[in-house]
Amino acid sequence: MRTRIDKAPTGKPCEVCGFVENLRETGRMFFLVLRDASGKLQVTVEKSSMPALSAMCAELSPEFVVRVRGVINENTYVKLGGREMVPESIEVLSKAEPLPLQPDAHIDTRLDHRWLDLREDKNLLIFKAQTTLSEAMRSFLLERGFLELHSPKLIGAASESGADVFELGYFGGKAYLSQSPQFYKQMAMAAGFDAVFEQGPVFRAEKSHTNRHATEFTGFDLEFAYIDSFRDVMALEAELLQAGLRAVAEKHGADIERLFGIKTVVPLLPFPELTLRELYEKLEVIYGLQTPPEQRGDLTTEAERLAGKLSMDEYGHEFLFLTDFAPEGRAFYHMRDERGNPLGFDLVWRGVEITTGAQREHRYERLAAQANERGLGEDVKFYLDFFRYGCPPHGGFGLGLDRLTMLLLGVTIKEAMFLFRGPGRLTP
Ligand code: AMO
Repeated sequence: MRTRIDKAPTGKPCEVCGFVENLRETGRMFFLVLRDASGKLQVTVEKSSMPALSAMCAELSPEFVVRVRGVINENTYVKLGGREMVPESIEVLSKAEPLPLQPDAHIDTRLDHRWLDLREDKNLLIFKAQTTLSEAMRSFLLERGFLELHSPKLIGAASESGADVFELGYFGGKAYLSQSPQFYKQMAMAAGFDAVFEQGPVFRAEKSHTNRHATEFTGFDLEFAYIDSFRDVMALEAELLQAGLRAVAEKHGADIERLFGIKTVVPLLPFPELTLRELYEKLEVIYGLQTPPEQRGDLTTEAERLAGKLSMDEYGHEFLFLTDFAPEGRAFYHMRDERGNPLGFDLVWRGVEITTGAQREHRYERLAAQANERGLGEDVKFYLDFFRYGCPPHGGFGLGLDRLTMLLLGVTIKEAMFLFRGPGRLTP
């Protein structure tokens, strides 16, 4: 039975499998480095005492997939973990052609051969870190009684804004790909579920060519009931991110620093917070950023970037909550205060927006009026109905998992996603 390299025992027979990462021949020996997802192991073959295995090694090439049986010994001369396997047998499970991809290839060439690109240690670490992050966040929510949802992605009406929605044929009619689980996580509130989250695909027909936009990404969304204000939502998000980043720092902090040169900082609570008005004032005074008044109700790209710098300079904190957005740029379902301002927020991490959140309008008449203002009435009638038969006050947020991963490791979204989808890419 195959054992993963990190679990393979020393001093007794075992079987390991993996890719041939490296093959080196000297006058007396063959040294083979075997790689699986858990680690690497040197396999040492002495030519004089193992003629048959030596002949076998002479036939191997990098990236062949092999099964090796033998005994692992401790050997302080071996750089790779101080262990080496002396094989009894080597079996080729799959041959490999020479790789068409150089490690320093252009990102688009790398994506064309993503399954080869992902064999790099760095790239494997991205997905180990992401797994740890999302698992820690899931556990955090499960411990607090949240239910996990899987809402449909084929829907009959645009869920965020009609503009960026993918339309598809549906048995002679039309359907859309979900832009957010927004309506359904709120439906769960009307269903009395109290607290829910979902990790799933989100589709946006945005023709953006930036390092942080994708047309399909993974959303980490949650919603919970009986909040007193959107500040409860912010507080939960800060705790959630702290728990996620703590798990990543403990498990992968050293590897992330070694391979990406980035420190994984476990953020302190509470996260700093500014109104947009305060933000623009500070950006102007401290960095000289000029922003026309009509753009100050929303976060401009330049302000988003500088918000990251400001947060570090002023508070020594990587995160910054922003509040008091103008209603025009915000979704119709955000609750508004008596002056008509949305009771919601954005969260910026390392200079990139990672979240939008809010308290939701749960009162049917007001919600219907806010939808009508945007001319959405009929399209969202099914959604408005959720609020007619009793619904607790509630709020929540949407967090882009790919953005979290990319910022964690200081890479672009193309590199952070298992398979990137953008305006010009639908393969592999
Ligand atoms: P919003 O549209 O801000 O809010 O999306 C939430 C988060 O999703 C991520 N994100 C993206 N990631 C990659 N590529 C994209 N094109 C992209 N667009 C958005 C960002 C963003 O902050 N329903 C609301 C959330 C809520 O209020 O609960 C919503 O979807 O990290």
